[in-house]
Amino acid sequence: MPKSLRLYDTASAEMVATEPDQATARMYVCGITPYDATHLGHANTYVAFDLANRVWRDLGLDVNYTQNVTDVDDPLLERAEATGQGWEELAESQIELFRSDMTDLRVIPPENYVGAVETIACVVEIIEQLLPSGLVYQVEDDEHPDWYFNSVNATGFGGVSNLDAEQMLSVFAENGGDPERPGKRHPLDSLLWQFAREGEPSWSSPLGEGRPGWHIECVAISLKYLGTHFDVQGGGSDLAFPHHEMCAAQAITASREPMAKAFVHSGMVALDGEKMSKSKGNLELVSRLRHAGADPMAVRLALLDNHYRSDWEWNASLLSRAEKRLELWRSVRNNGTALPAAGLIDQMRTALRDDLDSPSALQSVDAWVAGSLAIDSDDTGAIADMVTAVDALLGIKL
Ligand code: 5CA
Ligand code: ZN
Repeated sequence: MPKSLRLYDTASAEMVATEPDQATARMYVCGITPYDATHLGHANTYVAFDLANRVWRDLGLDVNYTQNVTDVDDPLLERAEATGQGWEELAESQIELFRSDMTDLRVIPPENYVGAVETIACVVEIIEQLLPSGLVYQVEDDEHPDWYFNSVNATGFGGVSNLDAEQMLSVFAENGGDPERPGKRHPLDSLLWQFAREGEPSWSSPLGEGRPGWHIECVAISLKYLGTHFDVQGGGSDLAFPHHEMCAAQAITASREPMAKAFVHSGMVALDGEKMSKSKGNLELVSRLRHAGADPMAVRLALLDNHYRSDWEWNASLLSRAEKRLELWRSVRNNGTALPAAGLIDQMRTALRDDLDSPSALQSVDAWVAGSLAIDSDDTGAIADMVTAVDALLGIKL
């Protein structure tokens, strides 16, 4: 059995063994922008990184898991404006819903769950640390001389996503960038600090009255809570570029150390042929399924039946398949007969340590359950061991 967790690193395009320092694994996973309810795409991403957390814990490591919440940003302000709610009130209600959805899905909460708003002083400090690099400038705009970072000239830029300039430009605008902003030195330069616009929240700082750009938020929070060169920077594959590319460039410029040892990305969940997204509205919500009577453990099992790196499409039959599977697994608990559990537990550990191969782990449990239902024994110890391992490793409570 492998002695460490191996994960696919987007930056090196290789499988890498995670080797945490001092018995603590350090992981940052990009959190939600809280303007709408948790959909199954988000859930899939947080369940994926929850598996990494569980594998490390099973290996006897402590885990410093840090996650941000982008509690001030354009989509949140736009939605608040459109619905006539206060932006803080909207964020607070969606954060609460997200946390209860994560609890339902038995995602172990991060050690540090940190908002952008509470980190503003730290963001300003990091931008000030970037100033001597010569890569920071203000656009020529009398009213809004926003601060930008000349990303393309930063050390290692391009090394996370491995995209060429043309590919970068084509995804930049789609994923939150502003290539057309007049006055930028390069279309791919990223916003660090945005001057206050009419009617928007802002904070006073030596940089001017304004609010943070997106990437620097994750740089500031990860540096503060995890330091440099931490084990895993994670999120959905839509964040590889520009978000994680820009974060890595800003972090290395500010700290002179690489941001993370591995950049790990989960696949995209689709609905109706397109990536599930709050902005398009093609969503299936964890909370809606729950209210319709779905067992959250079946929802989690349906997610785990896909490898975390694959892109896949949600449909209701995946849930009914998972419900049947859950019922069968639970029937062993009541049945009272079981095969020895040690082999099964080894198989689950091996599968999960190998780039979180949850579909294989689930198949091992299926085979053990089928075998256990077919024999006649009263090995209740094995049943208890299996129930504990399925809970600890897969987060499925039987
Ligand atoms: N607040 C930023 C990250 S700093 C953000 O991207 N927020 S989000 O609410 O848009 O997305 C939260 C997380 O869910 C991100 O890791 C994103 O990659 C992931 N995600 C969003 N849509 C999907 C999807 N359809 N399938 C899988 N993961 C998704
Ligand atoms: Zn982020």
